[in-house]
Amino acid sequence: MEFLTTFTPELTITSPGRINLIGEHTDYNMGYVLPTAIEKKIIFKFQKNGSDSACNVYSETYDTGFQLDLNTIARSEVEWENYILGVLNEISLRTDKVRGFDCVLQSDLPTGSGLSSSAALECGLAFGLNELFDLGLSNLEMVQLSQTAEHTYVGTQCGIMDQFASVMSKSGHVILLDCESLEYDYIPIDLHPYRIILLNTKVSHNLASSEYNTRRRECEEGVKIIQRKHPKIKSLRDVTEEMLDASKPEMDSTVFNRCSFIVAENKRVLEMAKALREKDLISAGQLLYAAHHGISKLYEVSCAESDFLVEFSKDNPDVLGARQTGGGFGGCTLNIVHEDEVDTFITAATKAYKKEFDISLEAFEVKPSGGTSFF
Ligand code: GAF
Repeated sequence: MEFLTTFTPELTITSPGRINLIGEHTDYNMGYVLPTAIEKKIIFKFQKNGSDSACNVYSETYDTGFQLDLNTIARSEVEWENYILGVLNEISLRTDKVRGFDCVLQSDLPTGSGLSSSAALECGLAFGLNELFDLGLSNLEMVQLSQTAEHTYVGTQCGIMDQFASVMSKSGHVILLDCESLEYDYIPIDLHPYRIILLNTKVSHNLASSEYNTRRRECEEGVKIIQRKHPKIKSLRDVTEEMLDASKPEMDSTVFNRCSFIVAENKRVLEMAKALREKDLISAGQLLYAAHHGISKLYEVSCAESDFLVEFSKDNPDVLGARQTGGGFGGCTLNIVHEDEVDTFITAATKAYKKEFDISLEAFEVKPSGGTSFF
């Protein structure tokens, strides 16, 4: 792209991916989540280009880019462009202060791996433009407009967790976020002598075209049925096991399973927060395994590859717990592994996975890190 020859960035932003320790699919059910940003990130370099409305965006990592005009923003056929366009559209609904800019991206955050490269893209752009053009948006506004951009331009009816984690995370902590009130608490995470190891199945999912929106609808259907007996409940977050059981005869078994997972998963998040505060690592590990069982058997957003890796970890006494993290259908499993056995575990898992699926596993340690910031 022509602008690259004279590109002189005046602002650099780093926007992280995230893991979710526990609390999957609870965010759009107004429940609890426990995510944190990780060191893997997208770096954004920006310059104003003097134009009123002409903008250039280029990804160095994927050697691809596009031009756009702020006066004619519309959805694109190219999926990743919609994350950018969606955010620009949302910003334009709030302010007319954005002018022509050039942006270059570099990423070490694998896409489609359940680590939320999409939120990193949305939030990094929002954060950068907020600074570059002095838009005056608060962190929460950037989180919310990025989430809306994903609904309107990408088509995934996602919850708020990924964008919230990308912007609001704090190094060494997980965020206990109440997705209804948006109140949150930073919980220090000290797993010593254990580490968080991600195993990337390399099986990719596409949330928009996958079952994500269907899961959301199934949960809403469950809520409507429970409301017949309990008109005051607003979401699955307000539902107890007893309430759910009472409505079971009126529910399709799939809808019951989905609701049952969410009700239990919300409880697990609060139990995990307690386990972390008390440094009860054994309970923390067991909660991960219980969560994965629900993800796989009740919510049915796992896959053979993720299930294999979680089962594999169960045979290893140096792993306290494991589960698939993120939206589902592949991506990464999160494993709590003793620091002395990390290499042995990764070697054994890589060998077994290669034998089973003929795929070369990617494995790396992650540490809870800070949110979107200046570089
Ligand atoms: C995806 C979504 F974007 C999040 O909002 C969340 O629902 C997650 O899947 C599942 O917990 O990452």
